[in-house]
Amino acid sequence: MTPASLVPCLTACLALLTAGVRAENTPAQSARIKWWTDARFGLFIHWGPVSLRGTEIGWSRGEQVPAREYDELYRRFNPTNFNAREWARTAKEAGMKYLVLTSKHHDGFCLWDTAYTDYNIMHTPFGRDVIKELSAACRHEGIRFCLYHSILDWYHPDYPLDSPGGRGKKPNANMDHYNLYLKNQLAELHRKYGPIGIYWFDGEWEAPWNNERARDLFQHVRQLDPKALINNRVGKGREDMAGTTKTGALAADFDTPEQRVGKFQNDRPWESCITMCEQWAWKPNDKMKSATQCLRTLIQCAGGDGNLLFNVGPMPDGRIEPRQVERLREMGAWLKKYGVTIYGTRGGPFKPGTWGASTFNGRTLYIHLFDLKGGKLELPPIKGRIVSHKLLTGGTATVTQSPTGISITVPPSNRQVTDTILALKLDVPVDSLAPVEVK
Ligand code: FHN
Repeated sequence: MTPASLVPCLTACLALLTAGVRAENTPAQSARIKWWTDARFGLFIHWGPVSLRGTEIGWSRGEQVPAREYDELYRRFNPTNFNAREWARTAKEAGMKYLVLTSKHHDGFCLWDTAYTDYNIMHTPFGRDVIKELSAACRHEGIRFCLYHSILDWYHPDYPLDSPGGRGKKPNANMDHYNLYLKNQLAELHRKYGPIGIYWFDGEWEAPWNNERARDLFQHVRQLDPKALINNRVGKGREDMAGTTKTGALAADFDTPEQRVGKFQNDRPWESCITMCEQWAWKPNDKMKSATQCLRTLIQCAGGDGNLLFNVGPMPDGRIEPRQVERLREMGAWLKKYGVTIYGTRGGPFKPGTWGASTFNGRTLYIHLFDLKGGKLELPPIKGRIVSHKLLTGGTATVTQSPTGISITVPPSNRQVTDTILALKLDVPVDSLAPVEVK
């Protein structure tokens, strides 16, 4: 073979070698992730016996709650008001397309009927398989059922580190045995409740977890279900709460900014995970975000070309707090009217900011105006002509385009509290335009 003819072969080999590192833009990857990038919005649920104490799941073990006491909470966990259909309907009515439940958090408690430990929901007074019921309810409501699964496990005797917060050490741990437990439970979850839309890993940051185990787990899940999505927390390359992936690290399918709107990034999928209140698990009288804050968070994620995984923590009786259900309903009502500007769109070209955000689909560009200082916004010039415009939220706006930019004016009577949406029809596909900051 001549050197030139070697190139395609080398390229293919390189693609195979890096395939496990970054999910490349292959047709298989695009097909795998399209439902998710179109969905834009999911419900995150952190729940377990710790809700009886109203402290943070996992982290309060050995801190506010002595570990021995924390580990006995399950013996009185009896959420008799748990109604899987209600949870799934709440997600659906919120306009959410997928639901991610903590199957096992850092405290090791399992919300399903697992054969691999008795520290599970079937050994509580409640005695019902939450994951079985919720996975069935999600399928009935057309919501993708997904699982959060903690790699670290401060309860399991074979995982070397312990509470508080991983600062403890277990005397007779065996990480190889624990790794097998981890893989066996994931295979069990797939076998009993699959297909699982997303394996949302977490707890990858501690020393016992390494790149070799990460790649093995990534391949294990890919073999369980090639269609399932895997986040970048399976690996060791997450840039802390920014959630992006260090170059060369195992990146899997998407990045995971946490408790913030991710930075504009349209060359790799990402999803911000953010709490509606302040704590991931339920806390009495926790501070809750306003409807405007919740909706603007979603709009800015979509404007950055990302998803929002929005978290609630159900109460110890099995209900999602009524005020949180109401907040989700408010988001759903907005999405019923303006979801076309979020679902199936891409972010940009005007990068999000305090001014608002932009999303697009085909030749239609949606400008989401948050706070119009003086009723006017100046946007940078674009290489496309505005053919027409319409104020989707009602009333009229004045739009003038020149080589120096786009000027938008909206009279006070037509400005909305949360989001004033202007649809611009262009003479070019919007994805042909370069992303640009708004000063
Ligand atoms: O420690 C966890 C935390 O409890 C929560 O589950 C978040 C949500 O992604 N993840 C970890 C903190 O980064």
